Amino acid sequence: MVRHCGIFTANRLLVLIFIISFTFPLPALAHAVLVQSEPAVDSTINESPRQVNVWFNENVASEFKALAVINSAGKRVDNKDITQARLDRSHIYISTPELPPDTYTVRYRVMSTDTHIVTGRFKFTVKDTD
Ligand SMILES: [Cu+2]
Repeated sequence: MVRHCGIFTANRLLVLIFIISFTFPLPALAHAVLVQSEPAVDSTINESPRQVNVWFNENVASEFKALAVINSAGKRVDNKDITQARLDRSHIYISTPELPPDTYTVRYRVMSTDTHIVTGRFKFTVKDTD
């Protein structure tokens, strides 16, 4: 395998890199990924949150961002005041009114640094404490 002709080795290296780049593509490289939320993904909480926060693994664009909190009947219940934290641009949040016990779906959409749009959803439950 070891050859002492520099050009030949360089060519083989390029071919190898070419093959590897197709064999092991790197999808989702530089795509924003949800890394944390409040309420946490699939969590059950005893009281209504005041806002829903999501954090991504990278800063997301100020454009195209969306966040919605939807109740089990499919109705949007947040205050439609999506905000991106000024000092941590990986953090976006939206306020909610007092949420009655129910299971809620949070839907999000952000633009990654590579300009691709990422969407996702998760649920949390506000427990009936009575
Ligand atoms: Cu991309």
